[in-house]
Amino acid sequence: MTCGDCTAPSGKNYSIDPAVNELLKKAEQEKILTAWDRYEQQRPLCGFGELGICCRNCLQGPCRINPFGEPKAGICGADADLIVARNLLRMVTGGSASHTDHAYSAIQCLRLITEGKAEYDLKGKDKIASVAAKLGITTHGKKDAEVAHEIAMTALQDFGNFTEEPMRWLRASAPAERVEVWKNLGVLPRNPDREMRTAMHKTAMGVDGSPLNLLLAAVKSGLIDGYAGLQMGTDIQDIIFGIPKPAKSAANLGVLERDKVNIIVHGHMPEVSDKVVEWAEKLEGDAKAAGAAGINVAGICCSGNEVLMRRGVPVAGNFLSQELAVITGAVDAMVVDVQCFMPSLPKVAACYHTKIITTQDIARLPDAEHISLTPENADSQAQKIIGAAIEAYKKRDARRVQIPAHKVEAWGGFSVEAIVGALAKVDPKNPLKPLVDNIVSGAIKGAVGVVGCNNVKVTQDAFHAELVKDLLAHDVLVVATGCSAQGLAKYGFLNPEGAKQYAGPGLLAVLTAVGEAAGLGGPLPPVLHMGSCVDNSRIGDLLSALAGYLKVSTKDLPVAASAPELQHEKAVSIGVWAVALGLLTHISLPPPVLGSSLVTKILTNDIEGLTGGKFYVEADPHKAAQGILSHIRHKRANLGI
Ligand code: NFS
Ligand code: SF4
Repeated sequence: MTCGDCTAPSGKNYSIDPAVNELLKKAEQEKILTAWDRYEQQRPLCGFGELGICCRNCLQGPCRINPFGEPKAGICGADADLIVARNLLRMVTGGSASHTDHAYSAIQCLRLITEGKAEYDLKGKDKIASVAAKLGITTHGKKDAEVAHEIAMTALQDFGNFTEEPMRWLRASAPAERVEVWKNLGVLPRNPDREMRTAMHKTAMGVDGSPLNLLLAAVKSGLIDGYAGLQMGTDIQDIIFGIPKPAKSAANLGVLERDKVNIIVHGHMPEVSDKVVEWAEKLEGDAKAAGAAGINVAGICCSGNEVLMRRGVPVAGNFLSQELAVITGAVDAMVVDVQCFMPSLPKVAACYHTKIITTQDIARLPDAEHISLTPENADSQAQKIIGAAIEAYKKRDARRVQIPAHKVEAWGGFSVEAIVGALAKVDPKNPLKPLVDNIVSGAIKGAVGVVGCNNVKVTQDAFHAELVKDLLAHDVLVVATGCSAQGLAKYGFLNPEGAKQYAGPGLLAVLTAVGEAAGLGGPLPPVLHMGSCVDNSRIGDLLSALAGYLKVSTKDLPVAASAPELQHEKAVSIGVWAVALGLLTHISLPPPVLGSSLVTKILTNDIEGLTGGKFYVEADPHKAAQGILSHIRHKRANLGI
């Protein structure tokens, strides 16, 4: 691949991130296309696609519905409602498949570890105990590895389940009240693989013609996402890599270091990112021998979140920053595994010395170097990756390096265990009591999980930041994951100073009391970083714990979810799971459903009567904050607080 065949230069401010805007100018000068340029080239986007009324499910089509007249049906007779519902089910199932396949890799890794065949340790001993307890696996007299093996096999049994029994992991993890609601709706998944296969079957030409039935299947796919994807993923990853604890780090492209070998881990699998960090530490000497001051690993997307949460590795940026990281000219290797890395990366990297290294056999990029990393060969392959990065460093052109001077202190590592641990310093016997008491007294009005991606259709990070500012000012506690957390990190929401800057008086008092009791010497950050997107299960666990403590349903809590800049299918699946949990789930960009007033009405209204949750679409951050606040007030009033 050669550089210089890109023509349309960037020029506008597409982001509120000053580092990104600085590098977009460099991209323009160097004639390198980014996602923003390609977005301009794509415009206007196809209206049929945006509304979800294009069907390609058989070779008689593609068929399109005219929202303003004829035709009102595809060749087989499928109308807009049916086409939209089928497309949505495929989208949610696609997201669930990504998360489930990710979790499956972790489960296989755990199985291989416990069989002595994988090059990883078991760092999360406490998690082995808690996961065994919820699954009803006895631990008495057994070694950790034996229990962990039973846990892995229990997970795999869900994938081999040929009975009509619902998934064991779901029943062990979700509140009993929710399981009953889902049972009555007929949406409890049995074997996740089987249900996803059925979803593909249902949506084929000439099978399910009922939009309502298809939407219920979408809820089922959302539950697969929640329990076979997120929950299994987090539980198993914590067992292998350890339960995260609060750690101070830094965020934004200024974390790259001019005199060190810079390696970016990007994607989602801690099996890759954690190993790269481990070997980067061990092979510092090799980097020094090559003339560098050492090795600096930084993260992008959820791989970055995984190693921030457990190892305090700094965050270089979120989804839309990935190409700009290469454009700094300072990245020697970008190591990717699965999900959310742009296929454009080798083309951008061809303009520099940067090596793009793929590591998973299901996810290859032409013109990238492939170093296949599996549980069995992780150590030797991670060493090769570090070696390739050091070799690339030797070819770095110092004149083309531009590292923006933007770097902000950011704390990660707020697992549920860590949050409960901090609260236990205030009330050791009853750790949730201080939090609940403050919610009841109104010092904290409620809590919102702000999650998800960047999307080139909206200014990078703007919605995350504006929404969160309003929520914090109104004494709402914010927890964040994914690219949202990384975005918020860049503007100081993830450090103790941010509490003073952004939190309302009630919230600030609580953050200060808990932070000081926990020995942080100041307030907790106003936004608690709970991890990657699979770690949204941690938010689910926190809600279950709060609901259990208060003896109410998760749908009755004064809480909400928001994915302001959602981009990936996975974000849609997570959203459906959140709605199934009973949450008001805000999004700023609607998924492609607006071509069906029936589907739109069910998702934004009628479904509330079934699960207690619904989607809330609002494209203005301040109005969205108002909508969420009024929902929280309403829930508080219903609880009589
Ligand atoms: Ni989540 Fe993580 Fe980011 Fe969106 Fe992609 S990295 S799994 S999907 S873009 S938040
Ligand atoms: Fe057209 Fe029906 Fe085929 Fe879809 S399934 S492409 S609507 S004929």
